[in-house]
Parts: sequence; C-alpha cells; structure tokens
Amino acid sequence: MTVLVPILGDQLSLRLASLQGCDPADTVVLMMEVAEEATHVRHHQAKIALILSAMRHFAAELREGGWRVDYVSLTDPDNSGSFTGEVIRAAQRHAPRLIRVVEPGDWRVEQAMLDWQTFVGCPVEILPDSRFLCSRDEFAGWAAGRKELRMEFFYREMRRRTGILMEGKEPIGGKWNYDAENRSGPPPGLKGPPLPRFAPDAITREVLDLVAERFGQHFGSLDRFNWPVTAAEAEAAAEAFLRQRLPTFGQWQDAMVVGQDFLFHAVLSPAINLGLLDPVDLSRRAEAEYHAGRAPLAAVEGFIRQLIGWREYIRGVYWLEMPGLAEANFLAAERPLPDFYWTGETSMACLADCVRTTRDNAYAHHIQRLMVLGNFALLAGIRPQEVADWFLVVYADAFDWVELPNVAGMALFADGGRLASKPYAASGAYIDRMSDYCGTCKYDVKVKTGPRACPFNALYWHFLARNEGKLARNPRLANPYATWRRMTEAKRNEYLASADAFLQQLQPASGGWAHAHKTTPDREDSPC
Ligand code: FAD
Ligand code: DLZ
Ligand code: SF4
Repeated sequence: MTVLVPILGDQLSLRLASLQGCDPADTVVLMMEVAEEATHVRHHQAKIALILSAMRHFAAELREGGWRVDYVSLTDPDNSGSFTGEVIRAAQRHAPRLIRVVEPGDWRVEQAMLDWQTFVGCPVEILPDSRFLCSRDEFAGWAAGRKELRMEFFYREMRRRTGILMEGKEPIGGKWNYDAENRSGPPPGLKGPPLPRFAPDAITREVLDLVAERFGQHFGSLDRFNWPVTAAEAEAAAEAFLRQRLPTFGQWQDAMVVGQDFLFHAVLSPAINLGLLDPVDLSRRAEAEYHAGRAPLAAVEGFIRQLIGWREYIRGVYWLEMPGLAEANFLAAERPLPDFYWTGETSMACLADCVRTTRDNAYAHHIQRLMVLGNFALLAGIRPQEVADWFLVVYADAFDWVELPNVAGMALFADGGRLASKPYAASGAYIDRMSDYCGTCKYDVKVKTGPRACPFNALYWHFLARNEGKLARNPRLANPYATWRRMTEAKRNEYLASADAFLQQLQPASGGWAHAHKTTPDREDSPC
C-alpha cells in the first residue's frame, strides 16, 4: 500500500518535509488544482496563473525525478473543487496506508486538513514546514510571557541560530541593524535595472489561456505576466538581483518613483513563498556578496533582515494570533473600502500609481503597500477585514500567513500593538520626502486643509484625534499628541472638518469588487 503525499500550490520544493524519507516506488504525490483556492477570495488573474503554472512545472520536475504524480487539473470534469474533496477522491483511487502532508500556510486550510482523517480511512500525518527557520512551537516559546512582540530581538536570535553575518557571538561590523544608513529619498531620474524576462513556455501559455477564460473577471491583468515559474527561473531571478540590485537595495529601499515599479527590490517574494527559492540559501548568498566586496554591509544586512527577520517573525505572529487576528479591529475602523482600490481612479497620484502597479504586476513594493495603500486605509479608518481581503487578492506573493499580520498588525494596528510599537501613520510630508508622486498630483502636499490640500494631511490629525482614547498613552506618539494639543481649537476644527469633507465623498467599492470575498466557491463563467 502506498503513501499519499498531497503537495499544495505554495509547497513547491523538492526539500519539502513530506517527501523526505519517502520511497518514490511506494509513494503517490497528489497535486490539486481546485476552484475554491482561486475563488474563496477572487485572486488577481496573474497570481492564479503563476500558481497553476508553477504547480504544473513542479509536477513535471517530480516526474523527471522518478516520483509518481497524480495531478488533478482544474478542467478535470470530476474535480470536486476543494482540497478536501480531492483528497477523499485520491484516497479512493489509491487506498493509501498513510497520508503525509506538510502543514499549510493558511489557518483556513489547516482547519480543513485536521478533518481529513475522519473522511479517508487512514492516518493523516501533518508535518511541520521545515522551509521556515523557526517552527510554530519555537516561536510560541519565544513569545511566551512577552506583552509586546518585537521583531528586532527575534531577528537577533535568527542571526545567532544561522551564524549569518556573525563573527562568533557578535554581529559583523559591530551592529545588528543598519537601517539608519538605508532609506534615502529618490533623486530625480532614479531608475532600477530591468528585471530578467521569462518568456512563457507552452505550459504557461496554456495556463494563461485557462485563467483568462475562467477567471477573466477577476482583478488585474495578464498582459505583463513575467513571473519565474520554475526553480531554475527563480534562481536566474535571484542571481540577477544579487548582482544588479542588492548593492543599492538598502539605499533606495523606501523610495517610490512614478512608473518605476521595482526599483532595487528583489521581486522574489512570490518565488520564495511558493517554495521555488530557499530564503536561508538566499540570505547566505547575499552574505557572500558582502564578503566578496560586491555589496555593502548596510544593504546586505537590510536584505537579510527582511528574510530571516521579518518574514519568519510575521509567520510566527500569524500562527500565534490566529484565528483572532482575522477579526481584530482595535481601532474600531468600520469605513468600507473605497472603490479606487480596485479602479485606481483617484486624483491622489500616490494611490493611483500604487493601484496601477498592483493591477499590472500583481506587485507593489513594501513602502507602497505600507506607507501609501496601508497608511491611507489606516488614516481613513477602513475596516481591517476588507483591507486584508484586498491585499490577499491583489498580490502574487499574498498568502494568509504573511498577508494578514502585515496588514492587520503592521499597516492597520488592528492588533492593538502586539506587532508594531506604534501605528505607521504618516501625513503627506512623508510620501513627498520618499517619492516623486506629489509633483504630479492634483493636490498640494504643502497645503494642510481645504479642497486643494493633500488629503493625507488632515486625515493624519483626524486619525490621531478620533483614536486619542486608545493611542494617546503610547510614548512613541507623545510628540504628535503634544503638537495636536498645542494647536488652537479653531485650527484643530479646521483639520477635522477638512478630513470629514474628504471622507464623506469617498465612494465605497461597488458592483463585483465589493464582493471580492466569497465564502462559497463559484463557477467563474458568471460575471462578477
Ligand atoms: P524586498 O523588499 O526585496 O524584500 C526581500 C524579501 O524579504 C521579500 O521577498 C520577502 O520575502 C521578505 N520580506 C520583506 N518584508 C517582509 C515582511 N514584512 N513580511 C514578510 N516577508 C517580508 N509579503 C509577502 O510575501 N506577501 C504578502 O502578502 C505581503 N503583504 C504585505 C502587506 C502589507 C500591508 C505590507 C506592509 C507588507 C506586505 N508584505 C507581504 C511584505 C513585503 O511588502 C513584501 O514581502 C515585499 O514587498 C515583496 O517584494 P520583494 O520581493 O521585492 O521584497
Ligand atoms: C492560491 C492558490 C490558488 C489560486 N490555486 C491553488 C490550487 O489550485 N491548488 C493548490 O494546491 N493551491 C492553490 N493556491 C494556493 C493555496 O491557496 C495555498 O496552498 C493554501 O492557501 C495554503 O497556504
Ligand atoms: Fe499623495 Fe498627497 Fe502627494 Fe498627492 S499630494 S501624491 S495625495 S501625498
């Protein structure tokens, strides 16, 4: 009797724990294209195409490696549409003695997985995901008894554990964190090198046609599809980043430039999250660039901190805080998501450009996500669950474990400060300093109130004022609250009235977009 090894669409690694120790002669690998995963939220078209193409390529690689793969395609007429339905059908086909699977990245999927054993008539072994440095249990141990979870201390543990950028017990260069040397505003004309091109092969072309046909009503475009879909392509993308963009990664990490969608970012998160690249290998290779004198320490440390610091920490927080994190709303934000998050139709140049790159590329870089799209949602008081659904839909790298803590915890402070020591709230001055957006905008970033004023300015004070009861005691907000209190009452009222006037004219998402979150799978031939 065989062992059945289901591999999910974001588990595409030959090093996956469930494959280790299995004999290919006695194993059936199960891969399932299922409608529920594409429609429980209506994912960006390019994201669906990326995952299906990467899955099909991975199945081919497994077969070449001698594994028997039972691959259920979306077009299979008997496809039940869900992981559980497909595991039940596969158990009937193969009568396995054991099902061996790696824990999923999504709490929702784990709940379903925990029930599999009751349906399949054999034991189901759920293994820890060894692609992460820090297991869920280890993170829970680290977090136990801490009131606030701070990434910096966790990150130091990961540096010690891996020895990356370490000299014995000390950090190389004498400092753990070189953030202060990174993050300059962009000079005029700042341009990143072009990304490597990955021409769609026959498998990808077939998937693109399938997605256009079945999910063509979803947000986003397939026109610029250029994601690496195999480990070999992901390797080429990583190599191009390490050589061409890593040296200046830190310096321009927070810069935003109209029409420059990638600048010096890695653009590797989808490949990493799918399993095509190993983040610890990547960190070691970045470290080697420093030792070879090809990249400065500040850039290399900054990049490594994102991978073995932030990424691991975010995942730990997700499993620690779920399922409560999905409903968290510390600031009681209840405004619906504005329509422009879907259409890009807004006179705010920063938001319009961030939605455009999101639609065209299924990508926006960190500061666009945090300080433009997230910051606006925070200041305007948009309901966290609607914001989280939007972020889960629109980015090629978005999986619940990484999207939700970033949105609810980092961007929206919906967890009340478990993850971030203060809300990432900023007025237009920050966006002006870090971008060239304001020069192209209908609004004037220097004007504080009234119809010509940058909306972020009055919204910033409106946010602080309406949340004073919850935030005023935060020591990191002492200065802004002191400034607010020093203002005349007339000035304060002017800010509040200006923000209210702006908020009143915001259009909530309408039509199909408002229903981006589906709780039941649907047939994709119906218009949204
Ligand atoms: P780079 O800027 O080049 O960073 C290098 C790598 O570090 C990334 O590839 C990624 O693997 C990792 N990384 C950096 N920051 C984070 C972080 N905060 N959390 C986890 N990993 C990180 N990242 C996702 O992978 N999926 C998401 O759904 C996602 N949603 C986000 C939502 C919001 C509101 C915010 C503020 C951040 C979100 N991030 C998410 C984190 C980060 O923005 C992306 O990882 C990054 O933009 C991916 O682009 P890159 O590969 O060019 O990253
Ligand atoms: C996101 C996604 C999509 C769109 N489709 C599939 C699929 O058809 N089959 C699959 O195995 N995985 C898919 N995924 C990724 C899953 O949603 C992801 O593996 C789970 O959410 C667990 O993180
Ligand atoms: Fe954005 Fe305000 Fe600048 Fe316009 S002026 S681009 S709205 S920050």
